Parts: sequence; C-alpha cells; structure tokens
Amino acid sequence: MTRRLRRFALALALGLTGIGCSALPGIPSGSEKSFDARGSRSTALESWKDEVIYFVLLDRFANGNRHNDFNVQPKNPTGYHGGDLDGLISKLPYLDGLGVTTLWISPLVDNDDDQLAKTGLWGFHGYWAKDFEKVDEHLGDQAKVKELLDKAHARGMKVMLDIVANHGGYEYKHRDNPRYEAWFNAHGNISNWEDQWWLENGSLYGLPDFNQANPEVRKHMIEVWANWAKLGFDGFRVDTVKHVPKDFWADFNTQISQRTKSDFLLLGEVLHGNSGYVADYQRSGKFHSLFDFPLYYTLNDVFAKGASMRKLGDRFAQDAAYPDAELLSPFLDNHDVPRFLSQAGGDVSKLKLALACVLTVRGVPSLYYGTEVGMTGHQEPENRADMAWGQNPELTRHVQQLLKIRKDSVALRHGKQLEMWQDDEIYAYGRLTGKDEAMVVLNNSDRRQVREIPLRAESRLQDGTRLMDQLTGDVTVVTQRKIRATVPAKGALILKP
Ligand SMILES: [Ca+2]
Ligand SMILES: [Ca+2]
Ligand SMILES: [Ca+2]
Repeated sequence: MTRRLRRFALALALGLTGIGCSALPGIPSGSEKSFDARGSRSTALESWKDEVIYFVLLDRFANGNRHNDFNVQPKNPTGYHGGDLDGLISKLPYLDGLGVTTLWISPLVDNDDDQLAKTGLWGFHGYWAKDFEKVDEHLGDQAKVKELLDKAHARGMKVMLDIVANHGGYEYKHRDNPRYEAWFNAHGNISNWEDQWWLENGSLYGLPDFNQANPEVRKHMIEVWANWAKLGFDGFRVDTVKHVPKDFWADFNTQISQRTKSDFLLLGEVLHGNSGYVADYQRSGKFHSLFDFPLYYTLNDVFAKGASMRKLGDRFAQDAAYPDAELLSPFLDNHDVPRFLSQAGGDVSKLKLALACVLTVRGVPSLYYGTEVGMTGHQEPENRADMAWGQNPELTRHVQQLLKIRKDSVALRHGKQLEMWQDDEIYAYGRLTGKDEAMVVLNNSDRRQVREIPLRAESRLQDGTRLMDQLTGDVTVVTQRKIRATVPAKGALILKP
C-alpha cells in the first residue's frame, strides 16, 4: 500500500469514527450474549483467547543473513533493509521471553523488485506480490519458512501469515498477459471512497485489482493460500478485506476452514471506524476475527488525546453488533496508522496506560513490533522503521509484566467483560468466568483518583475478600460489595482475589 493511499484511507476512516458512537439503548455494557450453540470449530477457536499476537514486518525486524541482502539500502526509508526469516528465528527467545504467543508475519511472497526506478518505492513491506507461489528472495526460502514454523511451534508459539487476495504488485506476473485479462478489474483507481462498489472494484493506487467474480481467480486464490496454510501456519491475517466483495470472503473463508485444522484462525483487516460496518464481515464475510479498528480509534482518542473515558463505555456498548466481539483483536497501532507514542506526543505514561487497557480487555490483542521499546513514527514509512532493539528497557518490562498478568489469569483471557464504572477520568470493568474474576480500573487523568466502585451483581466475591493489584502488590478489601480504588495519575489497577 502506498503512503498517499493510506493517508487517504486513514482520513476517511477517521472521518467516520464519529458515526454510530452513541450507546445502543437497552444493551448492557460488555457482551453478555451466550454462544453455547456454536459448533466444534467455535469451541476450538476459543483457545485463541489465550494468545497475544505480535506483528513483525520482516524486512525491518532483524537481519540474520547477509547473503540475501539484494539491493539493500538501510538508509533509504522506502528501500529494503535486509530483515529476513533467519533474523526472526534468531529473535524467537526474545519474543518468547517478552510473553507474546503468536507471530503475525508480513507477507512472504515474492514482491516487486524494480519499482525503485519507477516510483521510488520498493516492495519491502510484502504487499506488492509479483508471484504468490514463491518466497521473496530477500526473506529466505520455503525450507526457511518451515524452519520458522517448527522452531516457533517447539516453543508453543503460533505463526500467522499475512495474505492478500485483493491486488497484486505493479509487476504481478500475469498483469500484462492477454490470456489473463479477465482476471483483473479495469475501472481505474477508486474514485469514490464512500461507495462500496468502488471500494471493491476500483484499483488501489494503480495496483492490479483482481476480479473475484471470475471463477478462475476465485479458484486460484483459494488454491494458492490453502497451499501456504498446509506448510503449517496457524492462521491468516487477511489484508484489504473491505476492497473485496463479501461473497468472495464467505466462500474463501469456508473453503480455507474446510482444508485446515479446526483452530485455524481467519483474521481480517477492515480499516473502518464503524462497529456495524466492521461487524458484517464477521457475519456475512465469515471471518472468525477482525482487527478492532473501531476500538483502535477510541483508544487513541481517549489515551493519546485525552478524550473522556466515557467513550470507552460507548464503544464497548457496541459489542452487541458483532456475532462474537470476544474474538476481535484489539490493538493500539500497526504499520498502516501512526504509532501510538507519536499520537501521544511521546508521553510514555500514556502508552503504558493504553497498554494496560488493550492487554486486559476482551479479545485477542495485537502488538506492533517496537511498541515495547517505545518506537515512534507518524506516517508511512516512518512508522515502519527498523526495530530499535533495547531502546526502552523499562517500557519493555512493563509490557512483559502485563503479559505475565494476563497469562496468569483465566478471567483476563476468557472472562466476560462487564462494565463497573465510567466517568470522564475513570473507566473500570470486571472480567468474569464461572470460577475466576479480575477487575481493571484505569485513570486517564493527571491526578490521583479515588472511587468507591460497586461490584457487579454477577460477582461472587464476598465482603472481606482481599484483592491484590497485580502491578504493585497493593491490597484493597471488598466492603459492603464495593471496592475502594485509589489509582495514581495515568495509572491502572489490575485486581485479583
Ligand atoms: Ca538479510
Ligand atoms: Ca522479489
Ligand atoms: Ca478490489
């Protein structure tokens, strides 16, 4: 994806964030729907709630092999920088130690090579495929992919592949071949970003746009990506979902699911701020999971920009729009949006608070490489810079601590999320399973805050129960079915009996 395009897409999505943000009447805070009627695949997918995803942009993470540094230009922000599969493999102990459990890796397929001369840009990000059936020569080969999968799996980590079915790169191998003319849409660039037909059938910045109505294209996409899945991946992160018709996704997701293990996850990117719009891709598009872009905008408004914490309550009230909000993937930033710390004016305390939220709310959280060392970057490609190894050890320890707290609490991973308190400064929620409970109190103000917060009716905690803050070890006691929460400025309490 190009810089100009992404800016446009981002501006569009930002423009839509105000739509539908008010709470829905009659719907309780948090999703309290029961999904007992779901089949065995849904049961298998429940295990994803134990995962924390970490996104690695391979070219920018770690260079483990100098022999594949073809035309590498480390000082050119849009050039190849040399990162590869060997580099990622060498960092598995670091990632395991950090506490992340699933690696989402940027696309592996062979990408455009000589766009530098034409556009000043390289396909270092992996989203400009030349050939969907080969591994890019900068990253490694199929044996190296298998080695990554084996070594990650040996540590109990999963690996998710980033795939594209919307477009090829400028040098896509069949682009100018008359035999394949019917494979592509020929409507020119998207001319109306508020029209769904154009989003699906127009080109993104001149990239060849596949015509998924053509049965040959459909079959090819399913075959190609099913073959990649067979190597041993645990799921797909699917790119540019809103630019492809939903009926294709329903077919694709059904067929990929039929050919993969029961917990193979299909996680889609629908870059849009409206919960209802995004939710329909889980319903009609049959994605198991989607990135929680609507929550992303809210987290940025609230924690980076200082908006009222009530916006969090409004956002979670919209969980009812989704068939299963508990499988969404909440996140603070990624390679297509500004890094959170830049949005927050470099204030690490804001990032730490936002991390305490995103790693304790419902769903399968995603972290972007470098967040844990305090990387910044407003725009593409500055938000995709080389991993700044060891830049902020104190922040890294905070992330590690939060991940350990999450790992040690069934409630924080699987519990229903029930709102306990909201005002402009404070937002609090419980996470409850039948047997386990946790409570999170977040203070977005610049001063210490004290609140007496009533337990939810669903809570089984008795008066006199001692609750320990997992971050500091401080103890508070349940009294008259209330907790007295004293929260430091820009601080969080994560309470467990
Ligand atoms: Ca290399
Ligand atoms: Ca290439
Ligand atoms: Ca398209």
